[in-house]
Amino acid sequence: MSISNDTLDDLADLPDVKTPQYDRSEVTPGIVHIGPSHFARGHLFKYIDRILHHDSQWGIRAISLKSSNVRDALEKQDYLYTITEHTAAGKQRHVVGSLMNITVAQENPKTTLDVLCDPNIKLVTITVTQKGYGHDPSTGTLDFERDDIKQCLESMDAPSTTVGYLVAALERRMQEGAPPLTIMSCDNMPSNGSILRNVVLAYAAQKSSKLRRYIESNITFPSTMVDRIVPTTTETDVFNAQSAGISDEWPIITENFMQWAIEDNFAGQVPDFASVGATVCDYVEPFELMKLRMLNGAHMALGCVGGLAGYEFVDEAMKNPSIHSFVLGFMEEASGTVPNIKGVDFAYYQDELVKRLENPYMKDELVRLARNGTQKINGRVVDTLEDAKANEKPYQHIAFATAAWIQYLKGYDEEGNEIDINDENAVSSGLQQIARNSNGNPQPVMTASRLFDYHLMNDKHFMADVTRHLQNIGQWGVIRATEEIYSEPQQDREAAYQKG
Ligand code: CS2
Repeated sequence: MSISNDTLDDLADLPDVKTPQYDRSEVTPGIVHIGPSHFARGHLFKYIDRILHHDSQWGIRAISLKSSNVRDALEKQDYLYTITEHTAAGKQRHVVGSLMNITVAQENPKTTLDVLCDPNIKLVTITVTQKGYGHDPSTGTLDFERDDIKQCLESMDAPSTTVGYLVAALERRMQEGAPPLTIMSCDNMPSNGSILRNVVLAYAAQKSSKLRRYIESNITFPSTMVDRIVPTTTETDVFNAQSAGISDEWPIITENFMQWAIEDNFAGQVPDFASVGATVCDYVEPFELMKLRMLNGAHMALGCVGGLAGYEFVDEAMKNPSIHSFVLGFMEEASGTVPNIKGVDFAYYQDELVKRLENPYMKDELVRLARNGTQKINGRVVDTLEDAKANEKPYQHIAFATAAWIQYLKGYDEEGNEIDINDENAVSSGLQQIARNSNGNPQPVMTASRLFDYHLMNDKHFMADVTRHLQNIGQWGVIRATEEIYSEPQQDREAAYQKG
């Protein structure tokens, strides 16, 4: 059965399918979402779908900056799509009705600005990945040297980046006297709200100090922590959806878990997030750190280690006992750097995370976890290392993850098969080539990446550890190298191995 407003009643008769129990024709737009990614469709839009069951003013109008793929797939389905949640107990399908339409900015810049300037819009949410903010990850401020930012600043009336569109819209909203706006980053970055605020203010200051002041007084940028594992949809998923009775061009397959912590920092009216299971709190950073360092950090480490070992999927790699205990070791070390959170037991959180990674129904690709490493390694690994070192906490698994990333950057697994590292920046900046020439020495990559701070780079013990791990990976392969994480310097171990 096809999926559209007209078929909703029939879809509800299919087994295990839940459909929106509100009248979609009554829904009005209150949210603009930039970047209708898999993640957003599997997480945010689902929360908002719940909101619409009791408050119809929060429909979502989405903006895709460049790609028309999602719009092309969903337009003919009245922007409805399914989310299939997999658990050991079976699956549940939901038809999500919160997305009202998608504008592709590149095709239609004028409508894009009109959408952002609509006075009924009170909330803008954003998932454009870390690299979409135009900031320098090592400083957290707008990177004026980046080509996309330079280009956008040169033609401010025809923006092309997220920050460019936001500032152009805020200027018009200021001129038109539109109500205050809450702009909420939902990307996995530490202090995502502050980074967004920084880049918007720095960009706006290039236009006028009046605009900057307007933003400072009328716009808020709450930080958030978002969590739900949403693997990339495959052809098989589309086929399976069809075999199960629904032809959905772009179904979302995910787990039966989602979490959203939102800083209580709103400029005006926002949806009643708490009523649909989100946590609204004064201080979101500890939640962000816990998730980024324990889940996303372990994800990235697992992506590199599992990928080098030749695995394709997360659950498959987790079945390897050495990888399994490496992931546990990583999470334990990472948790040692996260401040306590009232009511949260890290050991329990970690057990749950491991179960989520082991979920055999989720075909989550390791390449997804490791992609765009140069944009992600900061918050997921480097900051954790710095805190662990500064507080004299154990860090060997995290140092190992650094070495595994350097090896992964080369772009082939241990059998010599090519891996698509999916990190444009690493390739164009020459970092991949530096990794290929590194010959067991991590220093050139770490220096050229500009991601590791002075203290780490000058810490002889730490550098010796990363070097040892990188050489072990090169010599023995990544699996055995994980088993040697705590071993003695290489020659001693070599000798011990030779003696048998
Ligand atoms: C992953 C995340 O690609 C990645 O960085 O770690 O997409 C992860 O699946 C989500 O953050 C889970 O909430």
